[in-house]
Amino acid sequence: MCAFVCVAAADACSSYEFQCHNDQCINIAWRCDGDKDCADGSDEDTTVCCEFLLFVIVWFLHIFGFC
Ligand SMILES: [Ca+2]
Repeated sequence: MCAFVCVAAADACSSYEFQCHNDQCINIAWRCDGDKDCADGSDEDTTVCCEFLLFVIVWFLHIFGFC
């Protein structure tokens, strides 16, 4: 699962940006905030927001040495 997160992070956008499905880069803080910041609205997609939650969980597991 951790490897998946690392692969997912290695996209065209920088580490503090989220890549929309249309390859647009937006500030990662704008992801899942209730406003559509991507032209295609993909930053508010249910799947994207679910992955974001997973990323946060894995990040916490990593910080506390579980993976
Ligand atoms: Ca947003």
